Amino acid sequence: HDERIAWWREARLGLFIHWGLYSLPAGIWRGEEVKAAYAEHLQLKAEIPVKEYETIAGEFNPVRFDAEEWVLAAKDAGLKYLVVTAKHHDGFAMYDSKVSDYNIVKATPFGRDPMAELAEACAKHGVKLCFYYSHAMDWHHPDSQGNTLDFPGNIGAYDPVESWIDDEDKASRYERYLQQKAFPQIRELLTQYGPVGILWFDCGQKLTREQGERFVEAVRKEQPACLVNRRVWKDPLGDYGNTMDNQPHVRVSRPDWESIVTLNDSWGYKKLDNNWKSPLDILHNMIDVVSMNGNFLINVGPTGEGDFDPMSRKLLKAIGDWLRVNGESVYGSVQ
Ligand code: FUL
Repeated sequence: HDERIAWWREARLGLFIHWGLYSLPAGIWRGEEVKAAYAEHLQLKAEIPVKEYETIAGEFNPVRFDAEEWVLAAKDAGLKYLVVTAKHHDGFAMYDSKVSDYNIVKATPFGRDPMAELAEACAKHGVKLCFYYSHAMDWHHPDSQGNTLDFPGNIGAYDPVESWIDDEDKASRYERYLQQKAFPQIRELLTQYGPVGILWFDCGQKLTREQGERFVEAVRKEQPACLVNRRVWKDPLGDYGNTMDNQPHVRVSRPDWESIVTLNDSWGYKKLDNNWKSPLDILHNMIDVVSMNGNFLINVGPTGEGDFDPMSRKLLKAIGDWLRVNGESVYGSVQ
């Protein structure tokens, strides 16, 4: 474990990237603002049927996407690793997946594999590539959790494990989703893009412990050096702990922990979210976290066109500028 996590303990700071089909509507559906803090939850919150949500893919053409620019933005801001959404809860793979055609290469006019391009740029500039993968929830797969609109009788988005574990039908259908999609896609991510720093799982509390353990094993089998975060299930699984969303300085009761924050309120790009944190707020949070031996993972939600919005750029620049003057306090004596 110590060997596996050594780079991460040194890294201290990372860039989180939430990017997917939801980045295009950006919190607006049929001309109306969807009342949900997180733009990436659009499908669930606006109750959009799968067939209708799928039509976003036909329009998804982020021609301004430039992997090198993203990686350099992270690097200039002093961020040493990048965690990008390979698949979020909507079930859409942002990479070339053989397991499911519901992916950016097959289903969009863009037709490129951004994960491959990011892997190359990360290797070139010495930034660790890590993948976020929504393993517990998938609103596109008929047997997964979270979509009870298209798939009545499914496990709901907020149902606890206790509500389905003794229901033979739900439990076996859910297991089918894991076998058909989640595990095979994890294997793809760990075999197609070179070394992966972290497989960043989410909402694992919706699984049984045994299922959580199988995800850890699946990662270990393909890439023993790859880290797994606590959200693969809950304590004590995973190599390190995570805070709740946006609770930057609430310490986690694990020696290795990571705080995850947004720059406004949403993780995915949301046009009407102007609740930006100030550079000073971000810096204070970052210093608090690092001084308590935590890692700080800062989120950007790129647009549906593929670029970072001006406010996020500005905030990242402020972090880089501060680190160029005071970086030693983060990477030097602080332990
Ligand atoms: C949450 C997810 O539901 C959000 O969409 C986001 O990905 C955040 C980091 O984790 O649990």
